[in-house]
Amino acid sequence: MVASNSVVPRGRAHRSTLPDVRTLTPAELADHTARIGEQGYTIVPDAIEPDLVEEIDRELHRLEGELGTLPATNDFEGSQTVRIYNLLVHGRPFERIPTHPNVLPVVESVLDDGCLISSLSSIAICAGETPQPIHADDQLMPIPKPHPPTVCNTMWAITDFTEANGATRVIPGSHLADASPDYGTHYDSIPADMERGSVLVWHGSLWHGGGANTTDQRRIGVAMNYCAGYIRQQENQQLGIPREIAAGFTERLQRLCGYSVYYGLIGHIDKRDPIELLRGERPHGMVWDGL
Ligand SMILES: O=C(O)CCC(=O)C(=O)O
Repeated sequence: MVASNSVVPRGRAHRSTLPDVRTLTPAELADHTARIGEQGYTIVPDAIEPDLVEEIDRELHRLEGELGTLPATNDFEGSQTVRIYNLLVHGRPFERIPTHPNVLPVVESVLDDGCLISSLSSIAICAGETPQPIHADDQLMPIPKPHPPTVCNTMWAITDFTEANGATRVIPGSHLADASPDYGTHYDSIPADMERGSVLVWHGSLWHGGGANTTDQRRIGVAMNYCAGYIRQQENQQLGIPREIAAGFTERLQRLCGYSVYYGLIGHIDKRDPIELLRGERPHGMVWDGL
């Protein structure tokens, strides 16, 4: 049952027609990578198939009702924002998100192809929400800045994102700063406006935050977050996803969940690749075996 409070959907910021999805060309991929290097973020327009966007939208609505998900009571997650975590346990449409061919290559170009899913959640910013404090997604990692990307996050626009409805706010170039923002301080930022079906991709050191929603419609996004294969995932994918569900994933998705070994070393179990737990096969040996 959908909880009856002020954040229940009152409408969605949809365009009436959706453009066809485009395939990322090598030149576009290079441009996106360069923009993330320079500005800290990029937007991939019309990245997602309209039918997938619609299915995710429908499923999120259904899930919210089924799970009775309510907003949190802290400023960071937002008191008028509905977040559903651990989406990979909730069915096929969500399984298509982490490996999307118009998004994952951009992320791999920032991290590398040993990257992992850090978390997968929805963020519906509802009417009346105030701005989220500006932060960097890697700011709890105690390593000097600037540093090579350890995190690369993406926001899928399930509705249009506008300044008025709470589009993610970014501070271009801030990923190169030698510090993270001070929590609760105001910083000048710009809205990452984008149309439904587009995806914002950013370097984990970029200063950013969710915007205020001054409309009466929800801004719905899916936060598909990745981290380098050598650091800890934000949501523990191996414990959070029952093994029988993970067993039904594609091999690429299983590896992104952490059933993998980074460069033949990080993540092994008694010198064996954890993918064996799901697929039974015994892949290559550890890095030492090739020395
Ligand atoms: O909702 C958004 O636009 C950004 C959310 C975000 O940055 C976060 O929750 O860490």
